[in-house]
Amino acid sequence: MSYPPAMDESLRRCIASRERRMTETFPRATPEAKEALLKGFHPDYLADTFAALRIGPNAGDRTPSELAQLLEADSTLPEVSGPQSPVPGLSLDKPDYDCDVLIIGGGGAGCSAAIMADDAGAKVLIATKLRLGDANTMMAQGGIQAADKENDSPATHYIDVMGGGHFANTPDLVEALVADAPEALAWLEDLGAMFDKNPDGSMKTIHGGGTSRRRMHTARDYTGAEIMRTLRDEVRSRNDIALLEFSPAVELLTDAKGAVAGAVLLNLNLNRYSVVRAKTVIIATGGSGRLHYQEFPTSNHYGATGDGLVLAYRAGAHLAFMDTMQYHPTGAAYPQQILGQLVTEKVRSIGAQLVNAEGEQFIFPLETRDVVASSIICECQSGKCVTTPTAVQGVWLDTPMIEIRRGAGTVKHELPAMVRQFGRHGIDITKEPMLVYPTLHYQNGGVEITADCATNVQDLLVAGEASGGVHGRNRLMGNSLLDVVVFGRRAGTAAARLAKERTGDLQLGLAHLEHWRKEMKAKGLGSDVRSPLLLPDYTRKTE
Ligand code: MEZ
Repeated sequence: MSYPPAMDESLRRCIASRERRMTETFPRATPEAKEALLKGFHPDYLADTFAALRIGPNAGDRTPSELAQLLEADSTLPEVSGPQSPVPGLSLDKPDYDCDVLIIGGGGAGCSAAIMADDAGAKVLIATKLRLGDANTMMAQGGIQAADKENDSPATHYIDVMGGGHFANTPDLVEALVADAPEALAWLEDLGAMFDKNPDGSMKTIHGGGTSRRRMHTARDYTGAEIMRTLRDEVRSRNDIALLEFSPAVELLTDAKGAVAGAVLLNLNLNRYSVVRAKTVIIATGGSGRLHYQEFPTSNHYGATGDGLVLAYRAGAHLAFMDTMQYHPTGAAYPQQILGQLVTEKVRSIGAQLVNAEGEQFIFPLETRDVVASSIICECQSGKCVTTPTAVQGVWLDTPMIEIRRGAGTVKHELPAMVRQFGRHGIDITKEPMLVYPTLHYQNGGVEITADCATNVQDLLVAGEASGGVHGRNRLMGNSLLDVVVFGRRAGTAAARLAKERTGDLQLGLAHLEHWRKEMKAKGLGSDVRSPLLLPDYTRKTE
């Protein structure tokens, strides 16, 4: 055994109950049972971890306290009055870069947007905080949804998405998501993405939580990495797309009418600001898992600090669904070195069961994520969990069942990344279960957009995880990879069109920031906190 002796007893119970569980069909939860689980145990319902925003377009709305602090904060740019630049040596009249479409963020949505805007003839600049492709897209594992089989349709996909989101989703956005999905997938294949295929050449598809058809297209268990590889290669191979890495945006720039007209970037290598003038700006900065809401571990990449939300909010953009986050049911709970890292839902899609410390199943494995995560938290709060030597709680995800059910070699073939991730720490998941607990995975909400990714701020578009509405209050597996491609493509096309329509000289200014600072003062919100955060602080507490 690779688990510490303290975990042996529950491990033995898990193994001992396997034969019985192999023949057991665990019932799906009733609507009433789901509601009780969500209200009783989902982190979205922990009222005292939320704060009502005191300033900005969403004043009065609830959001996690960690995010509220950043949304209410002051800019990192120094305060000056009048038309001069806030930073000595930096001229808003003489921008360092000029383009039609500035894309802030170099993940799946940013790259998709860049390719489409480039196709439409726009002069494109991508500015990204870390390297191109350092994004949550890269970290998504289990698949991308698209209704491209005979027994499926965008209409069926639509119903699944709405059901998963508790019917709170913005209908136009869901329609765009599902209608574009087959074409988006074909586009990725055409660019070179290699999805898993059946011997006859047709796409291999599996279920995810909340899907009524097998429509999850996979590249083993590194689907996001395969999609990101494809998009990144395409962007890099197009000489016309300019790229600035390690260059996050720290403030948007606006014209006299409040329309967005560029951004101030910070070169992290040189610690120097620069100015970009752009006819349209697309925010594609991804999510905010690195804010560790409610002290949850996260499956997110290092740069997921909600920067785009802050930039857009200060410029006057309205946010939607910022009171709901997704906790992926299965983050690694052991060993400590990989705490919170994603254990893909595909593990359950292909047959693994969730088992508590007593060796009992407690939830149908493919309920929607919010329900499964709540059920695990419920088991742990009821004392039916396994506790590691570092006091982390978890339940078993019984992976050897996959091999027993589907034949030796299945795990290695279907989940090679998982095998390596745990194998590095001496755990052979073909023979031993994994220990898991929910991990902060996704920001269900974001900047409110239309189906063409427009916001209420002129010439500001948003795509991907930074946007809000399409997933309602809970996203289904595989709809995030789809979202970044569908809405990234839409944003790129729309931004190129808007750029063509925007004629005349663009005057760059920071009137929105002056207005923000006045509002802060009026509300007595003098704050030491500056945002966007850019990089999370992992300084170890020493007390
Ligand atoms: O859509 C996701 O979040 C995803 C594919 C994650 C996973 O479990 O693999």
